[in-house]
Amino acid sequence: MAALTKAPSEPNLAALEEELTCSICLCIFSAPVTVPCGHNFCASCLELTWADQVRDFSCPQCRATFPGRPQLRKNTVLCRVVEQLQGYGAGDGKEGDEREEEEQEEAAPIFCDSCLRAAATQTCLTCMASFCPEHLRPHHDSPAFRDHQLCPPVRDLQQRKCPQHNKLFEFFCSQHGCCICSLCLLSHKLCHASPLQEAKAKAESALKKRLAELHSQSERSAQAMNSVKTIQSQAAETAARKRDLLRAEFLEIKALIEEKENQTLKVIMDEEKRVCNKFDYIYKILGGKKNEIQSLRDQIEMALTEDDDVLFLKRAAALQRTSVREAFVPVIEMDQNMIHAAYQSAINLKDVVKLTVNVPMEKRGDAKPAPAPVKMKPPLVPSPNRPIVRKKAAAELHPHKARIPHPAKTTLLEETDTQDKKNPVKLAPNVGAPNVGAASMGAASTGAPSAATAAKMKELISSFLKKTRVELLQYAANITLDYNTAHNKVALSERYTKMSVSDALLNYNHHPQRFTDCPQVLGFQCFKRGVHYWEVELQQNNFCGIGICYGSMDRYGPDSRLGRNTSSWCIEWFNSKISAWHNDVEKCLPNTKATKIGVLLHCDGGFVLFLAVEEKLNLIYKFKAQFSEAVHPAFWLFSSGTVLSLCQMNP
Ligand SMILES: *[C@@H]1O[C@H](CO)[C@@H](O)[C@H](O)[C@H]1NC(C)=O
Ligand SMILES: *[C@@H]1O[C@H](CO)[C@@H](O)[C@H](O)[C@H]1NC(C)=O
Ligand SMILES: CC(=O)N[C@H]1CO[C@H](CO)[C@@H](O)[C@@H]1O
Repeated sequence: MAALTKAPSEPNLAALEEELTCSICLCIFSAPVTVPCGHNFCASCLELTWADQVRDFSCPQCRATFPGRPQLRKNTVLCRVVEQLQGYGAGDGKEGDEREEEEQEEAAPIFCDSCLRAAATQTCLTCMASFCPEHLRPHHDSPAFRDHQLCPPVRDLQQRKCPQHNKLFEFFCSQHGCCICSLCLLSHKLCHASPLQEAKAKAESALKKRLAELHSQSERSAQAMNSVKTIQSQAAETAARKRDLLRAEFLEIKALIEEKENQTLKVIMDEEKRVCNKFDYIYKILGGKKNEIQSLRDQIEMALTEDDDVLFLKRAAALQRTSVREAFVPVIEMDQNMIHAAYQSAINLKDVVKLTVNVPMEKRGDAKPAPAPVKMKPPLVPSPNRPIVRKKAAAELHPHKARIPHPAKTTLLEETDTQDKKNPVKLAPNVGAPNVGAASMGAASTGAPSAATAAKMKELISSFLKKTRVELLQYAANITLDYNTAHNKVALSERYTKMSVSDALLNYNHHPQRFTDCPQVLGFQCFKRGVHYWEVELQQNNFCGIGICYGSMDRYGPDSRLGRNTSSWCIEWFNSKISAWHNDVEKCLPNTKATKIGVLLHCDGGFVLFLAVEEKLNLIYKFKAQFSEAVHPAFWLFSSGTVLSLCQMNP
């Protein structure tokens, strides 16, 4: 804090002072040191700035970074310059702000407290008053004033005086944070009071230290701001990269679909071409025939103009022998089966895409790593060597054959469902209309059952919901699986009580009851009357379904999937979500950890309950439906690793 002099002979000192100012404390250097980038700082300021740094030492001025903590050398030249500057300033003996005050004094002189007119030349610290030479005289002349302390005139004497003792402040009490006079010292006996100059030096160095601390603090915030910006731009980069990758994936998906589209369109175009070529050929043949006929007509007409009898008869005889066969147009048709197959494969692809796209995002996020959906074969895409659609096409061509009769060997525990077909009028299909999501038990959507019937049904259902497992076991049924219905990917074992997904296609022989599109299998038993209960054990239930269906449910096409038509009801595990399905309507259900599922079918009551078999039975879902046909236990197995077992029931 060397003062600058107002000496007019040194006009460049101000500029020099600026050069000699430490950029940390903004004061003239004290013991300046130089860092490798060439900037200078007070040694103590730099020490404070770097105090809590372990690595990444940087220049506080230009931010140049140094690998380790640089060795600091005292800048001796600078030291000497500073000393000289301070020496120069010291001659003046006044602080910079005092100098300013002095300059103000020149503008507004301090007046004599006695005459209040003349400018004061001295202040008496004993009288606490300033005097002009005239009124100061007694102080010089009279021995009474001998001990009075005189000093150059002091401005604002009132503010520098202790209001209590009317004496100049001389000390600073750090406890009370105030200036005190020598008489106040008595009441501040226990405080730490120090002379003003000393207290000022102390406060100054404390503020300098604080300044250095703030400097490194702001340095740290600047660093934090930089790193936030860096991380932000990294995140933006990552997002942009991921977007590009995603775009590429979707381009590939679109190309795959477009390729499929092209292939399928080509099938139709090829077929059209084949048929057109045939038509062209036949047209050509017919044209030849027409010419042949025309030439025969010409010959006959020519012959008729012949006058010579002998010649005429000879020609006539030859012409009568000549015959032209009637034009024949063979039947030429496009191969309906092939066209249907192409169309069906497009529909199947659409269904697979829909199925995949419609799985909610957050559910897919939950997926455990094991069953990556990529590994799975889509359930509906026909494999090229399986003539799925040909059959459907055949059924469409011969509608009377479409409903393949139920196989005679199906065990019917109650009544045969073939009876239904004999008297279908009785079945009142509307009553059996779907009553999906009938969580509220009285909900009768058809309006057919009266309120009393509804109440009775509600009571019946709740009576079953109250039953314990042991009580339900009286309705137990042992179920075996029907080999003839098993899809080519569903392997059966343990005497047809266990089913799993096979990695390779199994070469099951063709059977009209076999599922061709969906990996499903039906129970051999079917139920038309009575109450029946069976249990299924799940292993790896990532993608599987347990349900019931009519024997007449489709075996091919998208309608053959359990729960996606009017003929079946099921609970489906689809990754981490569980849903109830009927008539293509989904009802999401809360998750259950149960690995054993009980199915209670009440044919006459018209409901089926799906129960989680745990310490006690917990209802998963109930469907109400007036069954119009006998129903089979039915199963859908999709992800590899899925194993379902039918439990042996011991009542
Ligand atoms: C599909 O056919 C169109 C028109 O013939 C062609 O431009 C396109 O490249 C084909 N796409 C694929 C994936 O083969
Ligand atoms: C199911 O099979 C087991 C073993 O063969 C038998 O003990 C049990 O009685 C059967 N249950 C029913 C309901 O037929
Ligand atoms: C065989 C069968 O029941 N098919 C039906 C499946 O369900 C859909 C509607 O969900 C009907 O359109 C089908 O006729």
